[in-house]
Amino acid sequence: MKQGMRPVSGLGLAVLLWGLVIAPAVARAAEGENAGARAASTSLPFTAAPVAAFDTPWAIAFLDGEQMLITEKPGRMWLVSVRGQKIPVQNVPQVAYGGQNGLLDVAQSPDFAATGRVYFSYVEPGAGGSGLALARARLVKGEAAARLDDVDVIWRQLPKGQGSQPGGIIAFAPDGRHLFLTSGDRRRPETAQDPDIALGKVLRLNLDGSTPADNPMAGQGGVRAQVWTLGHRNPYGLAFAPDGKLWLHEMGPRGGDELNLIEPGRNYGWPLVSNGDNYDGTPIPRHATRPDLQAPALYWTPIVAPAGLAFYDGPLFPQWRNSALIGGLASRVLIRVTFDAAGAPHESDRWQMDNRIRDVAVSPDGAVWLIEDRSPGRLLRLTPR
Ligand SMILES: [Ca+2]
Repeated sequence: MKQGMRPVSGLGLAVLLWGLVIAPAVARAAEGENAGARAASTSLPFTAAPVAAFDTPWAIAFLDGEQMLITEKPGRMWLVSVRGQKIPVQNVPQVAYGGQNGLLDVAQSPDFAATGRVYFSYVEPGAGGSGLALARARLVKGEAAARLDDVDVIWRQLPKGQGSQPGGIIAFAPDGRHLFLTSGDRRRPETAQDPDIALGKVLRLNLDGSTPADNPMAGQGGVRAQVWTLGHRNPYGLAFAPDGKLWLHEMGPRGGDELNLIEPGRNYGWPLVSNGDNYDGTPIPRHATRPDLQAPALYWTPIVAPAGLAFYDGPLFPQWRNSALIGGLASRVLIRVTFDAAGAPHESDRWQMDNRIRDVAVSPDGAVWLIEDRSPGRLLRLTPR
């Protein structure tokens, strides 16, 4: 021991450990980990084979081991084979296309095998501007053509207005009885905290668009009866993990992209708190200042601009099982997130792709599929190198 240093008592050591090691670790856990500064790897454990090309593709939805639906933001939908054959799908409603708005997500209904039903989201034009809409239809497939029959808009955001950041991601509950829809704030941040405006929310609906009786605010009627969670900015990822937990990612402003564990009735803070700042540099209070609001489980500063979220449970990449795969727009990366024994997410891999990645999907054979946010934007099939 050096002269002048006092011996550290057991209690002193405990206090020291608490201050230096334990408390910061607990604080980090409450805040979530910042994975933003990670460098992307150019050494890829997969080959990415181009299969087809599209005009600004937005979403991939596998129907079976042979075919998928792919939307294009300007308003087209395609039935696509795993070998790249493209069949146009007729009867897509008119969409309000521009910037981030247009034809958005597509998903097969839990009862697709029996009904042929698909769900899709888009920005719908109308009086006052445009608004997010959710429709379902029956997919009728032919040899050279396909179409949507019985198109039924089962939910729409009203009143319509202006703005980008529509959200629009569809996810079905594992029991197949409810659907979840993300709605972005459309650059009107204050709406995210207003339970009576369907912007900046995750909504939970019955499959016909009606309101489930067991939603957190079901008894209060109106928009708020459909709200599952609030305080979101621009969510372009929503998916159930194999263990049944629902995860969402959303874009922050300048910094503060978030991965959130979605639990009913919670408020995720936007725009009251963020781990990023406004685009003009003015600060926003951090999540840590408001423990009453749900902090992200993981966040990215600087941003990655997450888009697309798929949990991997296939045979081709056994080391990826139970991981979340996330595309990056501005960052042009594919991210793999793993979950520790306590369920906390950590970014395990970040691979450099050449272009903005808009969506991620996994086919039944375990291949990973990506689409690029550009025109032409490629459909890529990832298999182990
Ligand atoms: Ca938040």
